Amino acid sequence: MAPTGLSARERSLLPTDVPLSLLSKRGEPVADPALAMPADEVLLELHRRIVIGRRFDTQATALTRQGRLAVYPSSRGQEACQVGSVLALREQDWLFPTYRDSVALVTRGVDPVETLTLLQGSWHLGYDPYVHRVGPQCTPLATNTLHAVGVAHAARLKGEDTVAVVLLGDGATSEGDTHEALNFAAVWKAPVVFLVQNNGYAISVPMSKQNVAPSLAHKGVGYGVPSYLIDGNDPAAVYATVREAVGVAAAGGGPSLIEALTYRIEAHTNADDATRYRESDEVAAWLDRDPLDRIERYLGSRGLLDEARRTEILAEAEDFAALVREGMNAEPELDPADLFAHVYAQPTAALREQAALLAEELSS
Ligand SMILES: Cc1ncc(C[n+]2csc(CCOP(=O)(O)OP(=O)(O)O)c2C)c(N)n1
Ligand SMILES: [Mg+2]
Repeated sequence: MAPTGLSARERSLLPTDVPLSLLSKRGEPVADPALAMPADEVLLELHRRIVIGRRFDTQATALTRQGRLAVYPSSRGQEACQVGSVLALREQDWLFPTYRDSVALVTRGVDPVETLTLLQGSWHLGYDPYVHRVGPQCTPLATNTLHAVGVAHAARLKGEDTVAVVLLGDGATSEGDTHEALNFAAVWKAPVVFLVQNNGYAISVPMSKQNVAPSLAHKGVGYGVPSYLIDGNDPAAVYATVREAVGVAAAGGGPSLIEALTYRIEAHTNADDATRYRESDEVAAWLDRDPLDRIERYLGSRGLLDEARRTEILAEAEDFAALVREGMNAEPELDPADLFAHVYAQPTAALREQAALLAEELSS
């Protein structure tokens, strides 16, 4: 039987056909936006943090070439999502990032050298998650969605005013964990915001090979989670949407799912060759939608960003990069055997065997 029409509840959960935005790719304010433009001081801070984040990112990429970092998954192109969502958090909220989100970490205030410690090859995370309320940068896809729901639900049971924002990729939405997390977040009305950074690829696998839903945002609807489709290269739109979703969650309104359309400009990591699965035209089209360029143009047109302020922020970003270089150039005290030391109280036979194999390889 053909459906007779959507109920009011169904309509309230559905994303819009056109991604929500506040700034066009040329930095012009869009007409009749469905979101409120953030205050000028927020826009200025978004800009400043994107400049610093981008400089951090190019520095980290350079460190992989110098052998100082084992691997680095770049955030370049996705700064609006990472900076916009972090600035929308309150101090008492938690962030659950992935390996892609180093710029989100440094924006939250995690020490940049500590942020990169894991990627240097250390056995441990590098930072204390409790200091800035930032969970581990998860490499196993979508596991952080469950961590976020657990922490948010527990906080609510304890009567704490804490919202968890979890960052995940388009590929991670195909994992069972994401669906379990969405379902129980909805059932428990857990204060969680799921922010999907849809950059079009899971390594070399394009979206078309793993999703045929009208959008990833539509996936929330079946679980009863209100869902939003937004322009993920618009820093103002990301901030406004996440801020709103955090407010709803904090007020007891339950979870939201936000799909932010974006693009990673660099390869998946320094170990990947993106020219094998995407055309340079595609990259050029997304460079034309650059989040930094967009907010810079907008602030410039409003007379809020003059040359003196730009120069000052660029100098601040250079100092930040110098700090990263200095910290990363110090010889790390890494003992490969530590990788096996803290997995179980009593190492398993398989782990002992692997540790012995590595020790043998290193000594030969
Ligand atoms: C459970 C699990 N399966 C497979 C992998 C291998 N893997 C690492 S990154 C990645 C692609 C993830 O794509 P996406 O979620 O879109 O994030 P992006 O890298 O684009 O930010 C895969 C399959 C993994 N890390 N974890
Ligand atoms: Mg992806």
